[in-house]
Amino acid sequence: MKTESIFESKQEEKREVILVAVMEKGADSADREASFDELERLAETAGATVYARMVQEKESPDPRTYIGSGKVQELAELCKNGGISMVIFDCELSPSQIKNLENDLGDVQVIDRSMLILDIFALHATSGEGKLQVELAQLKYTVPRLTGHGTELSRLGGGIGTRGPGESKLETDRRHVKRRMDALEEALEELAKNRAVQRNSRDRSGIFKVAIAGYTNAGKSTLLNYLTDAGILAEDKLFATLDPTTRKFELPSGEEILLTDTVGFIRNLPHHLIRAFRSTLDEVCYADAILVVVDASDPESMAQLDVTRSLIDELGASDKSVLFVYNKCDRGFASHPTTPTHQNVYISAKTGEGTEELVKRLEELATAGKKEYTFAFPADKLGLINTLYRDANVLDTEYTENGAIVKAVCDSKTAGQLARFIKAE
Ligand SMILES: Nc1nc2c(ncn2[C@@H]2O[C@H](COP(=O)(O)OP(=O)(O)OP(=O)(O)O)[C@@H](O)[C@H]2O)c(=O)[nH]1
Ligand SMILES: [Mg+2]
Repeated sequence: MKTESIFESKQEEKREVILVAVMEKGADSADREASFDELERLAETAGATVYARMVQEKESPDPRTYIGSGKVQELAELCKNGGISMVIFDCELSPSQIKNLENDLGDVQVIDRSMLILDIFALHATSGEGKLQVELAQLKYTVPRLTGHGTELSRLGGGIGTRGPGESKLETDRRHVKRRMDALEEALEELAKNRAVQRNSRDRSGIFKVAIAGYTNAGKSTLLNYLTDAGILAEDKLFATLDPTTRKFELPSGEEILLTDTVGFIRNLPHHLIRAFRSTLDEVCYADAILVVVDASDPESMAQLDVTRSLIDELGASDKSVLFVYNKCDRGFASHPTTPTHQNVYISAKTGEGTEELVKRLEELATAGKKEYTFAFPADKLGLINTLYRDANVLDTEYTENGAIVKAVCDSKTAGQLARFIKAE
């Protein structure tokens, strides 16, 4: 798998690109700008610099070339004058639209937002599973688009949107691609099974699991690093994290919980990408609670929060306990939080400000539904104390002539399993 930036490896300087979008007549131009800003950040993360932005106001996109034919000509001129060899569309283009655009524009490569995101994913995937997921998604989405005008698949490697399945893996034979896709699907299924086994053993341990979710660049990794010294790469780039990382965290009560950093969300996250990353995104579904991290200093924070909440719904995780973590408070608030006050926490993962309150709230979440019990184990059942050490928070153990008296905080499931040893008050 190639991981170098194709822009930088091809040329000394970063590759310049033009961004193109269609705006519905009467649509909010501030939304358009925000979406363009985000596309620009995505392009920069992939290693490009933006030469120009072009918008067309239109009732609906042109089925042949997405933008109208006059606009295609204007774009061709702009590319020619600026020596630009790549155009990125802020939408999803069909393979035939890409083919038509490339034909009309001449020697210019056309890619869409999904291909750009996949390119960044390929650049940032580090785990075996992450790399396989990206490669499969690229074979399904990017390859049909790159072969638009009958070009050989080996054309891959010629530009952005092509990191991942390297040329060696992509012979000109489509059947080879099909075989590779089958093999990848099989390998991913196997990995998903392993993940489920790991998850089951975590579940049996009764340990409270918290997923850190939120819009990309909100500060999820910085927060996990602050709390646990996880040492995850956290940087001012979109999709810095692709693979989930789980760390133990000890609450002030002594109880240990698990915190998992996850891949960030973004608006218009393509469905095929959600499907491709379902197994990693499942970390959110299997958590007991979700910390939804929001970059409070971003003027777009509330729109970003809406995106995050609807993706959490889509993953089927909307029934979880949620805390909204308004991060980057050291920079000040850019807009007023719209979530219920009692579910909000305000922090700076950078300075640590507010994290004590966050930990307190995590403790409340972890102990909700848990109670302190006193167990009396007879001498021949002392082995069961291990169950409590594994599944509960043991506060005190006193050995007596007849066995042991153990005080522990545990959930109703564990208490139910050991119900006959619970000492009446
Ligand atoms: N000023 C300030 N910057 C922060 C804070 N938290 C995170 N950052 C910065 O925000 C940028 C993104 O942080 P990350 O932790 O990588 O964000 P993330 O949510 O993990 O992002 P992805 O993995 O890309 O989805 C980094 O440059 C951090 O240094 C904060 O509380 N205050
Ligand atoms: Mg991250």
